Amino acid sequence: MQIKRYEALSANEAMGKIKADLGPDAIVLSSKRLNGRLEVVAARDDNYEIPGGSEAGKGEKERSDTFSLIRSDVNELKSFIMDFKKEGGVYAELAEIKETMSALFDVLGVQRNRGVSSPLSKVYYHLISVGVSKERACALIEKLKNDGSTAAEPENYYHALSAAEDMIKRSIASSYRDAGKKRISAFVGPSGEGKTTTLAKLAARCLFGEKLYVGIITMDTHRIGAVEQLKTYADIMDVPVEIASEKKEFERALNRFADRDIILVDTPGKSCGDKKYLLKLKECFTMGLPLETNLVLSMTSSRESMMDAATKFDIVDYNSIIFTKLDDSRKFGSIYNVIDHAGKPVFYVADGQNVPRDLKKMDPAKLARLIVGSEGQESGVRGQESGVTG
Ligand SMILES: Nc1nc2c(ncn2[C@@H]2O[C@H](COP(=O)(O)OP(=O)(O)OP(=O)(O)O)[C@@H](O)[C@H]2O)c(=O)[nH]1
Ligand SMILES: [Mg+2]
Repeated sequence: MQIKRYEALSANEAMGKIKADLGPDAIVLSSKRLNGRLEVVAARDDNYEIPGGSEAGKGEKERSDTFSLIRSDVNELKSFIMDFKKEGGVYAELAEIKETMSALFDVLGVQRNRGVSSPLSKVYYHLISVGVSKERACALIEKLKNDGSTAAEPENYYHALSAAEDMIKRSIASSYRDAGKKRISAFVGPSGEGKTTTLAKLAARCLFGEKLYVGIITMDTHRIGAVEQLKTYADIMDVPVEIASEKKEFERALNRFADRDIILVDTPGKSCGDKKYLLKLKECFTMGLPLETNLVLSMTSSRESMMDAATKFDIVDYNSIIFTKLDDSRKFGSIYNVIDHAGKPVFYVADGQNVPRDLKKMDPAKLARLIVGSEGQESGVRGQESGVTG
């Protein structure tokens, strides 16, 4: 068998080179991208006649047999993977296994390099498995290592986990210090995160729970059907809706709602990479009025997208965060990543499509339990008491 390495810019170019060199029966053993170039390792059976002649050496028969065996193994593996592909959700499971493996290796590294005890490394692994980033899990373990309460019982995993939960609670609580309710409440965030639905839930709560005089402004004149979606909810509740896409219209709409106790403002869902839009939004919201901005983030988004939105929407200086679609998620560690990064309180969490039922208040203790996973979805999120604004 001959094994050779090829470099090319594309898969097509690589295959061309391989076929010309090793013939049509060559098989690809591995491929990876290196500094923008594709590196492919391919092999061929020595029985193949290379264009331009070949020399069969000693032991060729043996090597050829070995090669046949490898080829049949590779083919078997290929068909195994194809079968796997046909079953839904397999990639997600493989990704999860990969993450678990990488976390396990990390644990070994953390134990070895940082002199971390076994219960603490288990806590580290657990935090990663619930979606906390490696950096933040590491930082927490460092703090726990130096924390007097874990030092008291260094060999007790549950004690260490509960200390981690407490540390998360304290870190979240510090972001709640300046939280207060303002008269104008705007909902911003990437598209499809649940802004309009959450606004409708809150409008109903303010109206029926707190008996407040409510007005709604929508700035979403971009998406087809967006105004109608909001008006459908507003009509059912008999709450007036004003449409405003520019700052002047926004100010006029606010003036028309001068007698309202609370004004809820919906905004279009935009990519957080759209800086021009974010700056326009910021300009609309800078008017010296008691306005708070809630960043709406869905738990179904990736950890990276959530962090990206939490960073980019900082332009509009959001005051708090609302996490939605908790009912569609099994891991809640991202909540900690976002809060720890943004240093903002969680206004509400939403756990379903039902308006207004699926909206909950969560204090730092409940959030910390949810993040660490001491509170399951059924018994926890769904079981939380419903909160009313305030
Ligand atoms: N499962 C679940 N679905 C939700 C939740 N909140 C909203 N949704 C659904 O998510 C979808 C998008 O919700 P919207 O409220 O329209 O989201 P949006 O952020 O206003 O979307 P854009 O205006 O297009 O940016 C709808 O199908 C909602 O019913 C939630 O907490 N759980
Ligand atoms: Mg919307």
